[in-house]
Amino acid sequence: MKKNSSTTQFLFLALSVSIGHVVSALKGHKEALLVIDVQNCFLPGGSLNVEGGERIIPIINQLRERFEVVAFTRDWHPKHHISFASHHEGMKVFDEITLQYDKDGNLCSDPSRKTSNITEKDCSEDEIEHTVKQQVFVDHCIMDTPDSALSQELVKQKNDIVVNKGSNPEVDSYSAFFNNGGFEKTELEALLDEKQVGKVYVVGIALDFCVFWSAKDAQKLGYETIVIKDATKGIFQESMDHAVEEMTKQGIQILTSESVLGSGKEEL
Ligand code: VGL
Ligand code: ZN
Repeated sequence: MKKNSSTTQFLFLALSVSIGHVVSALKGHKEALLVIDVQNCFLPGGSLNVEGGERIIPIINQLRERFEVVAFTRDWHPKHHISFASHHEGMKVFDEITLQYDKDGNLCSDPSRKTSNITEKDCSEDEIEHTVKQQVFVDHCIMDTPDSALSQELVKQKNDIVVNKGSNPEVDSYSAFFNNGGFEKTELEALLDEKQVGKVYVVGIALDFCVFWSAKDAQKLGYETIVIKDATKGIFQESMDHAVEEMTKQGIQILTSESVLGSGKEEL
């Protein structure tokens, strides 16, 4: 039988909705607070200071008391990392580059881009599997340095989850779950699943980068996802507005800490 396109669209929609339901039904019943990149590097005196970042810390400390599961992420780069402007000839901070990878996640060289200190491979056209847009930054959050440590002001407990990301020199990871090409996973999903988490509240830095990508991936993975906006700080107003719009479109709820804290301990 020949179907018209609206029938096909309806079937596709019905199928995606039911897959979504199956995925979330597989997730647990607990709620987690996901604290993205509240590290010295993104705070005053840090290598990539995000203005006002320190002001969200007391809110995060208050929020965490409501959660059984708390996970912190750390942007955790090696000394030489693809996201550093200093490794790309002629590039300024916040410029955008395009990166390509083969099926095994090897970075492909590109004659239009002069990159130093990072391993690249010559790929033929049909070897290219992933194309990724990447912004470049000052050198930041170098692993195992005081700059990359979680803020001392954060309340931490021994059962808290800590996950590192962005440690592969050839590929960045804005998201706490996957790298920017979507071809490597952190251990975060497995750790949340182990604790039967089904709903995540995302806070931290930066709203328009790592908070945005982490929240989108959380939602895609089947967690009910909420961003507590006044417990985040972003870099650019325009990209923050875009992030909030995109997240809302995707069904991610944007709440205030007041509404979350005011909702009563029993409910969380
Ligand atoms: C981040 C830029 C570069 C973030 C990390 O944590 O949002 N932003 N690396
Ligand atoms: Zn980074």
